[in-house]
Amino acid sequence: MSIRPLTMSDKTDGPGNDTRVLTKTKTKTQRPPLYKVMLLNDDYTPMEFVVHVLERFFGLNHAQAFEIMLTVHKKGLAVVGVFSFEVAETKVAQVMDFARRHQHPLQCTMEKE
Ligand code: TYC
Repeated sequence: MSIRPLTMSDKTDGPGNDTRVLTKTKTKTQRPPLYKVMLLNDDYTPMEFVVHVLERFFGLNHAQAFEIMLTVHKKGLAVVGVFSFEVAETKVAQVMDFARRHQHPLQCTMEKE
C-alpha cells in the first residue's frame, strides 16, 4: 500500500483534511497454461502395451497404469496427465512414435486445459 507524497496543493491544515489518495497495487501472478494429455481407445492395441506405455512415459506404477488403461478401454479416452505445453508435446510425440514403431494404432493427443 502506498500514499502519494504530500505536495503544496494538498490542504492538510486542521484535522481530517488530508485528501491524499491511498493506492493499492495488486500483483497478479501469471500461471503458464496447462495441457491435458489423453490416450484414445482402439480395437487393436493390446492392453499390456498400453499399460507399458503408461508406466514408461507417464511414470505410473503398474496398478495405476492398469486402471487408466481400463478407463480408456471402457470410456473411449482418459486424461493420463497434465503438463506444460512443451512437456505435453514431448509425451505425445514419444507415445505416438513408440506405438508406430510397434505397429499399433494407439493414439495420444493433447488439449489445453
Ligand atoms: N481396446 C483395446 C483392446 O481391447 C485396449 C486399449 C486400451 C487400446 C486403451 C487403446 O488407449 C487404449 N485390446
